[in-house]
Amino acid sequence: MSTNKTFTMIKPDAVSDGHSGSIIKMIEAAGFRVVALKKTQLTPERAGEFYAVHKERPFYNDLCAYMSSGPIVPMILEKENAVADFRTLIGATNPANADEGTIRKLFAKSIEANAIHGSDSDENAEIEGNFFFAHTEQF
Ligand code: 3AN
Repeated sequence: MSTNKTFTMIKPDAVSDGHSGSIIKMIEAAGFRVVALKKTQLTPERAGEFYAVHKERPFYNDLCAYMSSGPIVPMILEKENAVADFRTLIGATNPANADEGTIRKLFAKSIEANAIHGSDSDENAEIEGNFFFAHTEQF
């Protein structure tokens, strides 16, 4: 059953390039409500925990280094059909394949520095949201 929530984080390049505001504006304009938000920075170890499912992939170490290289903006979002609709809004993992008008088409630099994360299932949205916002008030 859908929980109507998803988890996202604006990644280090998009944050340091000053795109956080533009990205949040697109998210809200698409009908998502921000229920939790903060700015934080992962250690390489915490990034490794977050991406543990990719541990065996060749890009894992680079991904953890990149994701801990600067501040990120994690958020919990709410909307009907949130997980699928948000994946549509952000576009394909590789920005070269992302549709026009998607967040990654507009702001991603590469398949690694791809501007934004979006949970791929309700179950992962719950796990990933708790990773950053356990014991935090949600509005
Ligand atoms: P998505 O973020 O679209 O769900 P995943 O879960 O397959 O994509 O990958 C998680 C993250 O790992 C991506 N957002 C991207 O930063 C990085 N990544 C995925 N595939 C590659 C790859 N082939 N080379 C480098 N980084 C990758």
